[in-house]
Amino acid sequence: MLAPWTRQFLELALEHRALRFGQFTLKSGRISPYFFNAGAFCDGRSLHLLAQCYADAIVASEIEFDVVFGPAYKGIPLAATVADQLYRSHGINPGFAYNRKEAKDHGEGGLTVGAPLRGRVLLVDDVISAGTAIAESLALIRSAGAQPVAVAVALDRQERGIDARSAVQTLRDDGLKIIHLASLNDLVAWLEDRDSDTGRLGQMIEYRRQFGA
Ligand code: OMP
Repeated sequence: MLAPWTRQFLELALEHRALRFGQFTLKSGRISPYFFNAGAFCDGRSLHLLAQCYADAIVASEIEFDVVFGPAYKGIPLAATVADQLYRSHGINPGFAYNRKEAKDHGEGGLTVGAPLRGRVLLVDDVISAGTAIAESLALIRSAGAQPVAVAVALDRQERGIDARSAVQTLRDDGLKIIHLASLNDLVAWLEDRDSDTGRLGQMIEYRRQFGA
């Protein structure tokens, strides 16, 4: 049984072509039969609905946090709209912060913008594959003296990380809570329910066999 936000997210992603099928080379070098591009949520409605999915999933997880952090670049609009939605729909008012890719040496200066990075931090990002990008963001949060407690991503591709464990399992073993709107297993189950393209489904299952954890 898929969570309501999982269905809403997958339908929205397909509608906006944020989820595409074909042949894609990933950051890890793996060749994938599907790709998720969060940049395709590029109008007010889709950003709003996406943020609603994140906020509902985050609230359902019952995690407690002080600051929502969005890593540059794609995490920034996600974290901003999620913080907004947490307030509007759930009355939760966390701090909101994000980083710059390059440190600024004038004006207010520094590598991070927004709320001070202190206390318990929820990292909001688009997707996790091998886990490299999330690991970098967690290091940044820790080096600022804050404590990452949870990671919320739209898509957990459920791939192996640097060892035999999944990237997400490695994070869990570090004590982090992981929230996703959909996982690869959810995506496959959802496609099985609605998709007549068995070739595409077969490629997804084969990819999962090869790189899944
Ligand atoms: P890892 O660092 O391997 O976890 O990959 C995560 C990053 O890969 C994301 O932040 C994206 O830049 C990119 N990516 C996607 O955006 N969508 C995908 O479906 C897959 C990837 C990827 O390259 O693995």
